[in-house]
Amino acid sequence: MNKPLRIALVGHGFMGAAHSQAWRVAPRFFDLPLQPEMALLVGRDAERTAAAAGKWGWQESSTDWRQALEREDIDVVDIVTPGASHAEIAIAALDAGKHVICEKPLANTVEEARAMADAAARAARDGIQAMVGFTYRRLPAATHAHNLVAGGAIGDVRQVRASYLQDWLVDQDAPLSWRLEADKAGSGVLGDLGAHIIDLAQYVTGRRLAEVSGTLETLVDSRPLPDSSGADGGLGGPRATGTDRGAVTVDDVALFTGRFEDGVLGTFEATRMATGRKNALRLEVSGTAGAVSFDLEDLNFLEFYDFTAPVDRQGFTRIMVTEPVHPYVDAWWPAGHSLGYEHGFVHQARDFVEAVAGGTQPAPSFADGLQVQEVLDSVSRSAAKSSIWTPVG
Ligand code: SOE
Repeated sequence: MNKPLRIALVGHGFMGAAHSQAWRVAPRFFDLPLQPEMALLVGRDAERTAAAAGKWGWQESSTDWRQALEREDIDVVDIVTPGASHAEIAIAALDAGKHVICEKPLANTVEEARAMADAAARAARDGIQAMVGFTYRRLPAATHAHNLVAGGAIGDVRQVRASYLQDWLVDQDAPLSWRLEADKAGSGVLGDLGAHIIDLAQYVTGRRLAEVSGTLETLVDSRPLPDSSGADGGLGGPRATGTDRGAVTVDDVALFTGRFEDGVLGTFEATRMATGRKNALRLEVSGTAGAVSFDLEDLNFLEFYDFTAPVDRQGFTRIMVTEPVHPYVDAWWPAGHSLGYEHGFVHQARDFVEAVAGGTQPAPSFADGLQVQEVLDSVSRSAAKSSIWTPVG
């Protein structure tokens, strides 16, 4: 039996469920150098936290994350709370010598993200690892896209189109939740979904954004208060039954263009107002020798265009990314037996455990998370300047 790696998970909403599943499943499919143990689930409400711990398989529950940091038998702190508490918990955990995984976006502000990256750099000197949870890069088709681009399969990158489309806010009576409150979430769809496409576009192209020009819009500025406070609402949660409404203090739609370091341009669109699109993260990267195109709603496939093939045979090929040669797949099912949304989280847990055991920096690091935060901040600052808008006529 390998040495245990004991986890404390802080938060038990939507991401709490996803991370719990990952910790439970990762050691059952991957041969891990350390044995993750679901030691402690931490939440604000004792009863709800205990219920979630029982359901998901955590050994204990508690309402005090600080106490978890004092415990010698906790090795990892996994943070899945709203962005407002990421910095405080992560910095304290790193200073206490715990390895940390933190959900995206890393923080609510660049200042917080910078303090977190500094704490991670300090902790790294003592062999303590920190990673930010951009899980989509760990879906086999997305990793495969990265590998193809890095291996030169599409030649020089010429253009990037990225969008992340959901529709749970189209209904003006969808309830208010922390994701719609600036003091808890920092920003709206920009940080929630925009952060994902920034990370994925940079990861797949191997380039970083150097400048952006953006626009943000809030289309529904008040929403019914949820029936139970603290609910991880939105995302298909129940409709509120009361008539009281609270203010929406974040953006509903975020659009921006970005210029990568080498001059390549990309368009980015993040919205929760795209009727009919449930979880459509799409990324298309065009190059001189081909193109790759990924769609999260069809996540077992990657489209690849070979621009070097004879002209009469050119066309997008739909690669089913379920072969044992594809990233992560050999631990799972025979070819064609698909994977799903949750597997990105399982792969994240696997990669994190390997990095901790090997004493190596897992990617994306807190420094990478800080860079994404800087992009988000630049989009917000650009959007605040009305000068980009030029009246027609
Ligand atoms: C978590 O990674 C997350 O970004 C959520 O916060 C979004 O709301 C979700 O829909 C995609 O995943």
